[in-house]
Amino acid sequence: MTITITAFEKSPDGGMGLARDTRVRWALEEVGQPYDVRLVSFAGMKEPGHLALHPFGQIPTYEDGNLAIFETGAIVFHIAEQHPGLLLPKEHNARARAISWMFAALNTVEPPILDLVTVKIFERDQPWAADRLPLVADRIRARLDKLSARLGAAEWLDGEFSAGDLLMVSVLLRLRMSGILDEYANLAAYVARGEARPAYQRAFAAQLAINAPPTR
Ligand SMILES: N[C@@H](CCC(=O)N[C@@H](CS)C(=O)NCC(=O)O)C(=O)O
Repeated sequence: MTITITAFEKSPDGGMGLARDTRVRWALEEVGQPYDVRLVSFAGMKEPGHLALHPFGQIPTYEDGNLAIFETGAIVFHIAEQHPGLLLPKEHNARARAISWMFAALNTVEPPILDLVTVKIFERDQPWAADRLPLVADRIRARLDKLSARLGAAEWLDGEFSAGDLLMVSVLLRLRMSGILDEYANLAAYVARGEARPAYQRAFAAQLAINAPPTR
């Protein structure tokens, strides 16, 4: 049975890796699992067929036989569970710690980063946007100060590369354009290490290929 994920037919960032199917592609590439991609338009995501797969009408989704799931955290976790020892350590306590980092990426680090996107793009015409921006940026820094201190000079967050790193790097990538990531040399290097992984490179290239203008 072939695994099928969904992705944007036309990604707002032009396929530069910010759409969340990148995380799922990356996880599948890390474990060496081939997959198909079904592209969906913004309108198509809100239609009943897609809503049956994703209650909030978003991408990505993941289908394998009679299993259909959504939410990148759940999808990456499922992929990791299907391939023991590759994205989550086999040792019980190390596995639990890696899962903590998965939740930390999505629940603790990602929310203020998404707020920055919201204020810069969706709320930019609001009269209070200029006042809100530095507050949101400082909330991000409060998280990155602690993350940077914990990572220190280590390569990954807890021993070997794990699904926790995969999600954390994916979340931090969204910050690059803001310049905030570069305020933390060890975090910038951590993200660069994630991006340098062959599995990430394959995931990125596959997403870009969909969005890149045809060359002639
Ligand atoms: N928490 C969800 C977020 C999914 C999400 O925000 N997907 C975006 C693309 S990266 C989307 O589909 N946006 C279009 C929309 O919400 O209409 C996850 O991690 O899967």
